[in-house]
Amino acid sequence: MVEIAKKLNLMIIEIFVIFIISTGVFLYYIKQPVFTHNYIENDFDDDKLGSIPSEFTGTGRRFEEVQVVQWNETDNHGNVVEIGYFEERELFGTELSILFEKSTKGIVEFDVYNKVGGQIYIDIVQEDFIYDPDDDICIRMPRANRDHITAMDGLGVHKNILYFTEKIWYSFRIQFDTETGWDLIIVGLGSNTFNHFQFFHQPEYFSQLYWGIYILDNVFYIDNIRISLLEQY
Ligand SMILES: [Ca+2]
Ligand SMILES: [Ca+2]
Repeated sequence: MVEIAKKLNLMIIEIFVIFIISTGVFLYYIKQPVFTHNYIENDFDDDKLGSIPSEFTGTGRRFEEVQVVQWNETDNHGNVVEIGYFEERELFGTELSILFEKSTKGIVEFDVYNKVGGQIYIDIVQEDFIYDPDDDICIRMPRANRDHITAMDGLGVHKNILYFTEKIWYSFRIQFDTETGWDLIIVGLGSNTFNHFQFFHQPEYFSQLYWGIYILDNVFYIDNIRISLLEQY
């Protein structure tokens, strides 16, 4: 009898712990700012220098070395966001996300400038409680050990998209439809259009634009983010 009572007690404690953890995870997620409009636009020109833009969050991402800076080159960028990884940490790298409402169709646009040339991860993903990159939109600029910007095709392998040059602004336009696939237009030093990329695994929805760098002393800049949600999940 004592043994059974002990087991029962343990079970109750386990259920209680699982309940507390799942409630915590749930509350963490609902606390994150999520764009609730169908259109998001930010050129960062009105953001305070040195600040982290308020819509940059991510789900427990590491983004200490992110700040709005003034672009000094002679072009029309004004303020941009600098994303660096300068200080080595145990959980290495810098990564962040912009969350939006779960959508099955949408258009994601942005400009990106890679200053050092190390690999930048640019992904459009779900909430990923269980990480599954096979149903994500994955772009690398450039992909490690290649001299190209790449994107993952329907077989789960990266295809060369456009020859990569550092210290150049590139503009991306990605149109996704979870039913049919995604299209990409990229303009930089040269341009290219890719229609009908298939998903390796069909995604249910997308809800995050994700950025990451993992090589020390790398830095990149982003500007002119526009996200149009055409059909919600
Ligand atoms: Ca700007
Ligand atoms: Ca995924």
